[in-house]
Amino acid sequence: MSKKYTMPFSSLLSPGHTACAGCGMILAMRHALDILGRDTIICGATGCSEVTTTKYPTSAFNLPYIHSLFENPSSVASGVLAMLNRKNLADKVNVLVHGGDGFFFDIGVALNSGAWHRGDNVLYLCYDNEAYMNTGIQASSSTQLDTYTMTSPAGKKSSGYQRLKKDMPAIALAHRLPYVATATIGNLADFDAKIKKATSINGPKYIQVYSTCVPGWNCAECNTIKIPQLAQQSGLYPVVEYIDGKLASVMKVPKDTPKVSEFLKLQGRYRHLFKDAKGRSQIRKLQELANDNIIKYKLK
Ligand SMILES: Cc1ncc(C[n+]2csc(CCOP(=O)(O)OP(=O)(O)O)c2C)c(N)n1
Ligand SMILES: [Mg+2]
Repeated sequence: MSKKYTMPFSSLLSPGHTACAGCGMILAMRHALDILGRDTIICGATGCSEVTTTKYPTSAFNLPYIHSLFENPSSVASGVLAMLNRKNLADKVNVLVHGGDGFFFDIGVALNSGAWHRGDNVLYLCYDNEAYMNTGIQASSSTQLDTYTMTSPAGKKSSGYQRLKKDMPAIALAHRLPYVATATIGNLADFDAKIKKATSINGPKYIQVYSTCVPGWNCAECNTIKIPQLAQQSGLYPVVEYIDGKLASVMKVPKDTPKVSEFLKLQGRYRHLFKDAKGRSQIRKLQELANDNIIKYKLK
């Protein structure tokens, strides 16, 4: 194409992807890739991060990208590392394993656990939108209590998903990973700094970024940034960073801490909680979870 007609946009993720307007995952991905740089190889799980970027025969990645099965990107990454070692390129190339919460919390756990235990020098980046979104909003073990999903609908007998969100960073920490962090797309400077930090650390790094899903959370595109900010500010989604197993930093909640209901009310997936007394008591339970996080991580 003639230079004259080229969009004035330069990124390792090209704008020709098909992510929804207001997608938090694609924003996080673009930031991560542009920080990791050109010498990066991506091993991707299926999910929105795959289907919105690599519809055959096109690709939105200006980087090498390998997709195989849902469960095994970390094993593919081990093979990529072996190849890089053989070619004496291991110090020059970043290897990224990325995917959604369905991959990291459920389907990829076994092989990720193996790769983490082996100490593979890979960045594992989880786009946490709290459900299997690509296939139509099924609950995962990252789904929070009382969330409406297609497999946990709210109605007369249920207020939505009936289990607590799995503590995946704690599972990563149990593998003695040298770097474990959470972030949200509500504070991209913090997320960027964590990706950058991860590149300076040898070994497996796990970063979990809370990423709005407009159709799955049933929210307005204009609230893509605000909702994760409220999740962090209310204490419901603690933003923390561990280096060598020790808590190295936390993002404090503001003095005037927003209530969890401020976060919930912007999303259709929690609309049922505002309808009756049972819903209001469930909101109190979610508020208790946030309060517990504030105490546990000393967020105030
Ligand atoms: C073993 C296996 N199970 C199920 C699927 C179908 N599948 C493809 S993508 C997907 C959802 C992915 O959810 P998540 O990892 O949270 O990513 P998101 O789409 O939410 O970004 C599912 C269930 C599959 N491809 N392989
Ligand atoms: Mg998901």
